[in-house]
Amino acid sequence: MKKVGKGILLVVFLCIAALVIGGCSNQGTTTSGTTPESPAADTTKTGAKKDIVVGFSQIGAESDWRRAETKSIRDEAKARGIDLKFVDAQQKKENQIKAIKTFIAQKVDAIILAPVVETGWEPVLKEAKRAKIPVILVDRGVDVADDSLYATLIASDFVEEGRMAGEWLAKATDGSCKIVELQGTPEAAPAIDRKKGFEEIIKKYPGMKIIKSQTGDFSRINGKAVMEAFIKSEGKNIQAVYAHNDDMAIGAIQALEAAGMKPGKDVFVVSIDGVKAAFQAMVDGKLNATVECNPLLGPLAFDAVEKLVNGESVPKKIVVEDKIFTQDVAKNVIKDRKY
Ligand code: GZL
Repeated sequence: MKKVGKGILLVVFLCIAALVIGGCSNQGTTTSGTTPESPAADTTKTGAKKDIVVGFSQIGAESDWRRAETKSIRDEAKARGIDLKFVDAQQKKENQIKAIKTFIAQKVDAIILAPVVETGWEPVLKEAKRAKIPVILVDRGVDVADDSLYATLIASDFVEEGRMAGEWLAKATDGSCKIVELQGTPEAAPAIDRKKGFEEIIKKYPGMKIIKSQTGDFSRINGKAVMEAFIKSEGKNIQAVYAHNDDMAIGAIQALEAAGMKPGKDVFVVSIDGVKAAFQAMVDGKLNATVECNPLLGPLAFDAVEKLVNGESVPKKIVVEDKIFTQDVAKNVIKDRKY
């Protein structure tokens, strides 16, 4: 073989050897073009860490809204190739705290938490902070003295939702009606604030009065049971139902119909969430209005995760805009509803 040929072969051999050694020495391939010595871990073209692992502590599956939120977050994780560890707490705060501790032990890159109630989170959030794991709150807030214990809260403005429901009812009844209220989960941010916003409005109208108020825990079955008790004690005295979510409103509608009353006609029904079943109830003339509270928080949640994992900052609060929908538009928009 000619000397020149041997020389070329040697150069080719040395190039291949260099490539193989370089590739092995950094225990993994960098896909962003960073050199093996750089501190950057494996990253994708977008600069997001390729192998992000996220723990999601979800409250449960108490309502259509909650199930829609869970689907949105799971679908978004899948779409972004993010490994999502999901735990359903069955409505129990202690199960959520246990899940967060497990995520910390697993050294996840970020934690998404939908806190069932506002209080009792400091100890476990301090553990996450010590472990340098950012916590993204979705859909409900926490009551903590030190807001550095979480990275951001992505949620609607529940006080404003309560105001919108109150303003609609005041207009529909000329500021005079006896109301029964189905509250959400006790001590939960949406229950506290939806009550606050609604009462802020109705106190402007002497003729509007809440004659009964009790929790239905955001579920259809409990909303129906509480409404049956309200009907038993107040009967035809009831002129309107204010439900903190659509699932309890649908339960109340079932109870009113079983008692021979006409929800949406004899008794106004106004609620919050904007789930498809509420739009159907408006098309059927049984629900008068619902205030949308968008549960499709997956994209916003993982935008925050990817920014935080890349060392970027995110706003402390990301407010999801809401609006009210009434019977007259329900038929036109129901086909476009995404949850
Ligand atoms: C609102 C969310 C509430 C919904 C209910 O962000 O926390 O919890 O309004 C759900 O349907 O159960």
